[in-house]
Amino acid sequence: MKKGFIFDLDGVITDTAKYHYLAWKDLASSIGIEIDLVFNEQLKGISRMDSLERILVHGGKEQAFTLAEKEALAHQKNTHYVELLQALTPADLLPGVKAFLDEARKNAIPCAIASASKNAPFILDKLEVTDYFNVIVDPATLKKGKPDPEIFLKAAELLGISAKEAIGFEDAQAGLDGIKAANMFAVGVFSGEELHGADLLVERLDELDVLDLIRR
Ligand code: B16
Ligand code: MG
Repeated sequence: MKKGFIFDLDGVITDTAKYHYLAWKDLASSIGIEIDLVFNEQLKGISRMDSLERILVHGGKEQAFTLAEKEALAHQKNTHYVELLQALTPADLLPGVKAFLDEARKNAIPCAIASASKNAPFILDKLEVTDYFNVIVDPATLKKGKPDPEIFLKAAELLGISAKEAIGFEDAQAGLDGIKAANMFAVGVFSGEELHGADLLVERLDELDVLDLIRR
């Protein structure tokens, strides 16, 4: 029997990827780099500084900035991103999420958020779903980002369950690889991009029956 659910945030609970994209596109363009939606797929699940590094490599500018300048660029992107997040409301929950979380609560299955985003607590508040989560892993406490399994193992530890008792939910390949490296059952949330290695693929969370799922 599975005993807990571990959710990615961006792409599973809500679609903040579009806001990340707008903010990164603006920032990149201010330093003479163009990015498009295809490139943006590479940034999903990847931390803020790693995202900036990938953008700089993409633009051939990986040596152009000092660490302090890169930190300033990442800060500038985040300020814009947080401005865009102000518009979030509970209507921005992805379809089926609320129903699934209600089912989990009804069946007393504890839930965790394993998001690379330092803005996760703010986003969950805007969506009015903070109370559904027993644990929100703080990515600042981790040594490695996805696809390393660390964030998922930390979430299981904080939920007080083993990896084998956890089910992870991810929309991005990096995150899915992290769940599998943690030896957990992986639900892939498919949004149009190919996902490899999921134990189960769904388009919306309410395709899943909580009681069936925990028996896997
Ligand atoms: P922040 P997830 C990730 O969220 C995003 O997919 C990724 O694009 C972003 O760079 C990362 O969070 C860090 O976000 O800049 O807000 O700290 O998919 O892990 O929920
Ligand atoms: Mg994601």
